[in-house]
Amino acid sequence: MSTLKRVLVALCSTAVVLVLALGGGAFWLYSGSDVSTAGTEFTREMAVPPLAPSTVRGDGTRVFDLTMQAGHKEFRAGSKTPTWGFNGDYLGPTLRAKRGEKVQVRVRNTLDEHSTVHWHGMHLPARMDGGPHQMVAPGASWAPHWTVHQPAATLWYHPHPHGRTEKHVQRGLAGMFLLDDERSAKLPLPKRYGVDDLPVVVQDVRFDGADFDHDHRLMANSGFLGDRTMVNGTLAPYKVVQDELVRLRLLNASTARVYDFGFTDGRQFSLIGTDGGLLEEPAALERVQLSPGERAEIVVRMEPGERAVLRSFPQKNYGDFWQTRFNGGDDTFDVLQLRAADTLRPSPELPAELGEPKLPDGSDSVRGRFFGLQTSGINGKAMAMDRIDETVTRGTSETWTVRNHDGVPHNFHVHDVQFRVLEVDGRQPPPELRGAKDTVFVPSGRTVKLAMRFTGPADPDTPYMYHCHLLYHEDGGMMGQFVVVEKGQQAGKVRTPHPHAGH
Ligand SMILES: [Cu+2]
Repeated sequence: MSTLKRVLVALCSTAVVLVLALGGGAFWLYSGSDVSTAGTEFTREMAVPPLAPSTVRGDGTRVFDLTMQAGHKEFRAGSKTPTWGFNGDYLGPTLRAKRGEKVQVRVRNTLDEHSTVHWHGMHLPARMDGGPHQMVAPGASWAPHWTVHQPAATLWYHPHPHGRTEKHVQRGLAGMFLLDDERSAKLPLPKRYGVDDLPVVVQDVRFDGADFDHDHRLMANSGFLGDRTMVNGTLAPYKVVQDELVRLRLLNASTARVYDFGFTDGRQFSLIGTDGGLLEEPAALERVQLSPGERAEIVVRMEPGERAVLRSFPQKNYGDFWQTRFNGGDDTFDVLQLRAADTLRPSPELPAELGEPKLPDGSDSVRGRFFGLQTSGINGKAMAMDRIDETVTRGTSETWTVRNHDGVPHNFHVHDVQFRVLEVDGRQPPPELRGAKDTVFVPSGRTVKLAMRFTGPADPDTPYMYHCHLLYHEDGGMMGQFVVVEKGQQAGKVRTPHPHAGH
């Protein structure tokens, strides 16, 4: 063999080995990147978060107490996982109040870190919102108060410290905040909490020994993705039900995971509510997709003695092949098993008419704004605590157009308001996006048009947030700030939070 030939053969063999190694590595990465818990054996009874006790003061204010605390929880027998919770080791109690009621929540932070508590979906003054400007120092308390001025809905609460939200929620700081109103009280809907009206707080987790493993998966740029799910902090949960109709209040409290919920037998269910409350009428669906922060209220019909499994199916609209595979779009989770008793109490038929969302329809919008989503920031800007990005006028409606021109899945959450989704890529939105929303999934390449009304109160110095609710993105700067001002008023100057804020 000539020297040249030998060199060529050596080069070729090296190339072949390299290609094989790279190909094998890629295959290993690819095939290891989809997760399925289909066929789960459901072995633990689903926990139901307790209803938070409250007292009513002389002036009618309903007062709750929430203590942020560190603890341990035995998710699996014999393994004590370090956790955070409200009034307990993990998650928090369900707060419940009525439309028109004055509420106050006395928040006490006994953690060794600053945090906040944000009332997700609540219409309230900016100073009470619990965003990154209302920090509560270790050992300090904060007692926001407001009047409930919105319809019955499934809202929730969680920390919102800038740059730390993912960590605080992952450790267990989250809970539901249910609102009732006169109309919802009269409707013949399943409404016995923990019996035929179930809170379903869904989170994905991964364990490393006894500890949570919060590392991000290789190649995943949407944030943390777990390899199994919990409901209300229970792994492999089942719930025995004794009524023909069961209402599930689904909350995606995961930090980056998107779910496409349905039942393994393909049965239809009735969607009765979205983020901000009841739909005008029930919608028969087989699937409902929820990105982080979104809620859906569904009612499912049970047959005596049967078992029904709520599953999250692979996503259909998750962007390209790469995004779908590496950001969890291909994953399947068996989330919750409902076990029907052998005899079921009859439930009244669902009413044909439910709520009156009264959402703006865009016709009275006084201005439009555009929000371009990229992981690096919104409209090319990363979050700055002392910069007000948008100023809106109290009492007016606006149309916000939100476009994801990134390759990565995002969503969009606006504080203080419930909006109507006018269009998804220029078309009428699907049923699950036709009710009141405060968070909407915006996968790669999608454009959504939202109509919202800002009813105040005005506060030119204290901003509300709009942001991606994939918490890794939010923490990294995918957030902006808006203030609500009186007509003709200018945005003020943000008082950056004092590190020892709280009173
Ligand atoms: Cu995002």
